[in-house]
Amino acid sequence: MSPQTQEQIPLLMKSCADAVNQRLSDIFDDNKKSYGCDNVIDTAMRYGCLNGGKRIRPFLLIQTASLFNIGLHQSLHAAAAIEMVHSYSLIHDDLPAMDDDDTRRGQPTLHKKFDEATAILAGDALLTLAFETLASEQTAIDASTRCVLIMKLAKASGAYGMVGGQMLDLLFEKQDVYDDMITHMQHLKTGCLFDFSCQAATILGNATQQETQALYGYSQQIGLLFQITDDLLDYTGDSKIIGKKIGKDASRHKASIVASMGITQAQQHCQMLSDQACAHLKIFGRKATILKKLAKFIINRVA
Ligand code: GRG
Repeated sequence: MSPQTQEQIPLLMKSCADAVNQRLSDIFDDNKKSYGCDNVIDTAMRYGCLNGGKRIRPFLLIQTASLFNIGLHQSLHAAAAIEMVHSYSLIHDDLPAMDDDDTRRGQPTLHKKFDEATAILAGDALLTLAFETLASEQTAIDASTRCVLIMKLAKASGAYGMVGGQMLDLLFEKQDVYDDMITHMQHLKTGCLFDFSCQAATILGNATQQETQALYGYSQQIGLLFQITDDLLDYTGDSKIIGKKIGKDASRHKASIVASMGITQAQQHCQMLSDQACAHLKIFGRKATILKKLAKFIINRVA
């Protein structure tokens, strides 16, 4: 599975997304079976989680795990858990009290398709199912490994991770901010889940301290790179391809590196982040080719 060309990355991502979607669907089926009867929350959770999406965080986890000879089958459960947290964040982010969006991935947002209460509950249920998934023996046989994964995901998604970053993002709409404040907020809001993807792989793969440090360096740059390219897409992207409205950040005076530096400098900044990310992978040699190409893919992404 080592691609020689950049063009193979989308194909690899697509086959990874198919496997992740299948695993998510199986987990929803098992969850429903254990409940014993129909509940609209199950339909809403599937709508919010199985409605497309690049599955880039699972891809990152699975590819990083492969550095340690962990196969796809072994990393899929942890990959599904991270996607559940990500999907919950998008569902809640789209709510009227947050970004107030009508479309996501080209379809009505969950609160538009169902209602606000159902969207809040579906997000909550996905978040809790993510931890149930990590606690399963299918994630790892060793109970202490599962415990560490649960702790790391809780930290990455909680008050000093994604939720904390979202809080700062909302606060920054009402105050003047410096670039390092924006970088800190974006690291929490978006970067922490990318960090978790790589950390989970190092935990599953029993990585050495040096390997763990290197991948932490890589994921830090990749998370920021991903968020800045997301911000750039809000200025330069095509809403039909992205599947949601663009131009919202500028109209709401949202704090971002693009708003602060301008488009050209932000693009140069992305190149620098990508180069720095790849430099961290040196110790893995050719084994890290896909992770390096992933950085390039993120810079050039259109959705
Ligand atoms: C608890 C009420 C409540 C809200 C929390 C935590 C949160 C809301 C929002 C998280 C912040 C957030 C949505 C950050 C944006 C991250 C980002 C760049 C999302 C887009 O990710 P992609 O491009 O999406 O991977 P796809 O559709 O491909 O999965």
